[in-house]
Amino acid sequence: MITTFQQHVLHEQQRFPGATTEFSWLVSGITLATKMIESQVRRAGLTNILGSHGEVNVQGEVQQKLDVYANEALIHCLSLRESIGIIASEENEEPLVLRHDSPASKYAIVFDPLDGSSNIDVAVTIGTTFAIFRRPDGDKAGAPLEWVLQPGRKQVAAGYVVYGSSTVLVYSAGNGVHTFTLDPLVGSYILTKENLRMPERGSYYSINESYCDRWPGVYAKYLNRLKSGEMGRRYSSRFVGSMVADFHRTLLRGGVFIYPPNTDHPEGKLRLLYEANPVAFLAEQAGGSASDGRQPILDIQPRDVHQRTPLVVGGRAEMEEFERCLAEG
Ligand code: P6P
Repeated sequence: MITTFQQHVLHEQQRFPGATTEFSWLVSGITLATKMIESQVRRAGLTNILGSHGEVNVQGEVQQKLDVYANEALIHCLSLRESIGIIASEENEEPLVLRHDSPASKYAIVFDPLDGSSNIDVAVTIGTTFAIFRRPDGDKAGAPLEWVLQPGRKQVAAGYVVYGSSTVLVYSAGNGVHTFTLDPLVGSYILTKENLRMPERGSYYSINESYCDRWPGVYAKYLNRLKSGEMGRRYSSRFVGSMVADFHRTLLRGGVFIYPPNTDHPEGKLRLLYEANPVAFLAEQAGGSASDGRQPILDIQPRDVHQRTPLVVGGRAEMEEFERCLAEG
């Protein structure tokens, strides 16, 4: 029996008495935009969509044309959802305030429209990440930033779409992790895995080892423990350079993905709100965990929309070993 993503979300909503269909209407904005993005990703090279847009984004990165298209598609589709008051994007310096003082607007959404965009021109897997928050205080609108500067544990739902050998939506609304594969012939995301669990112990570590001389010592120690066989097996290395792709493999096959702080990025490189928080939410929902080297990612109180963080995210065995390395000092 086929279950589409929309059917899944509507069924999930029945868990909440009195829930309206506004949430399923909201997330349908994500699925529509990601189908639009997917169609361009699959045609990159055939149209003049490759190469840089020529401008530099708020991250100081040269914007790829597909970045701009993806950002515009998400903003367009989600702006039509009256339940969304605030949108924060990796590509925009400031959050977009749509209608945060209207009683109908109850949610904020943050996203990275195209993570790993440096891989676009070489046909390597990229992805879209997102997280949804409820407005922080039901009684008053509050400052727009309050809606998005909430700890990851407050995420109502989060997920990503990975544009790989197939296009897969991975999603959780706090009731397990579920995967949906886009059937291009039908144009729908079809449920392919329900209540996915991360393997307790995997076989891969995923890290950019070129920075190994610039990490704090605990990361080199941890990596040696993974490589040496001390943990009962010698881990193999996999690193794509797109967090979504590297995390997707970690979620399905187990192991650990690591982006440590380094002398170039003392706070880490990855963004808390729309990279680390969504994958940390999914990891915890699937039986794994995620840390910044001091605390669970989901407990971090954000200060800034584009705040960076170190990220170690993986299965139970790998994360327990990381905690042991931290405790040993
Ligand atoms: P480095 C892509 O630009 C990204 O933000 C993540 O998707 C990826 O994991 C990381 O940067 C790769 O960074 O420094 O290894 O090239």
